Amino acid sequence: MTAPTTPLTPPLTPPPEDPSHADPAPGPDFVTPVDNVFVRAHLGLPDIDPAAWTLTVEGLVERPLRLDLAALRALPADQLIAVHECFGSPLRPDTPTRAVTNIEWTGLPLAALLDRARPLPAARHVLFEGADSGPFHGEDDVAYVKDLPLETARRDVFLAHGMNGEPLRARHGHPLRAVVPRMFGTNSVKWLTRIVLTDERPELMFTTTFYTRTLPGADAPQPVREVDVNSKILSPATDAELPYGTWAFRGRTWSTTEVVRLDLSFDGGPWEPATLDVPGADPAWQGFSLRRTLAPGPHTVRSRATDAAGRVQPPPGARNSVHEVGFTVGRGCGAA
Ligand SMILES: Nc1nc2c(c(=O)[nH]1)N[C@H]1C(S)=C(S)[C@@H](COP(=O)(O)O)O[C@H]1N2
Ligand SMILES: [Mo]
Repeated sequence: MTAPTTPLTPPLTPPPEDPSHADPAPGPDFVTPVDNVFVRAHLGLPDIDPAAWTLTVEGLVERPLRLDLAALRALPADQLIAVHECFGSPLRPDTPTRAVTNIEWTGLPLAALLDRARPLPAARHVLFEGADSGPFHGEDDVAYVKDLPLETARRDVFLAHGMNGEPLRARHGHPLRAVVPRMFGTNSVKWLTRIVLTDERPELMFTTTFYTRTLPGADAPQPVREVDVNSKILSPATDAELPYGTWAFRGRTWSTTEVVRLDLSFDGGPWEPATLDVPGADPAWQGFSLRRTLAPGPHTVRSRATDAAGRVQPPPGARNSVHEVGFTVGRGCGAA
């Protein structure tokens, strides 16, 4: 809500446009470089020998499978560009983190393996187990296990062995990880070794103890799965000093469905619609931009996304609240 305190004394000539900040969507940062992707490992990094590593599909299936890396790589590969967002600390479910990236994964749909393993009629859930294990929250030997309903897993889960055109790096789950588009990163189990079909949900550290939340309007906690409607302003950066001129305010927005509206508010003023990228077939994030010329002085900009299901980013206080960035417009002209 900061009103510009500096008196408005614009230069006599119209402000120049800055072409370096006017890149068209989706823009060069549409896919996040691997070096810039966050790393989350609750139990440390496992030591995996790719030559000895195997993936099993077991439990309530007609034909249990065991595949090595060569066998998996020999299966028809596909690509998927998807938003990859960390939920943040499961102990602070209301704290916004906006740790979010957009990745091009290479791999195969889980359905290809399920078709071969043939789930039995009693199978209801799919468990994904990683090779990492260790002490966590007072227990000695915790494994990283997540679960999904069988139909959801069959429809959505992608098994990735490549990330942005290179083999998966060790810290991102080499040799194979799950990717669950439109769900928080916690569901995307890295260093995958076992896929188990069961009739009941497993009650484990990372399935029912942690990573549950009670959504507004709900009376019982649910597993942390689908992402929230959200947005992130990328330009300007927080506390940036912008030269006087027209600035392309840019960022990214994402949800479980298409984002259909993205509004920006300057200095607590009215919401103004930004231009929004039309999403492709992939569950990727969408870019937005709005060109604006502001008076010299301190400013704030807020972004608020609305998705096709009518969900709107809430005011500050929620983990997916509107994103606010504070910045300053200087008096210097152009490339100051
Ligand atoms: N095996 C295993 N998989 C895991 C985790 C983990 O600790 N162990 N962390 C999860 C969390 S909380 C997130 S946000 C993503 C992060 O993936 P990244 O480190 O490749 O960005 O991996 C998920 N998969
Ligand atoms: Mo996470």
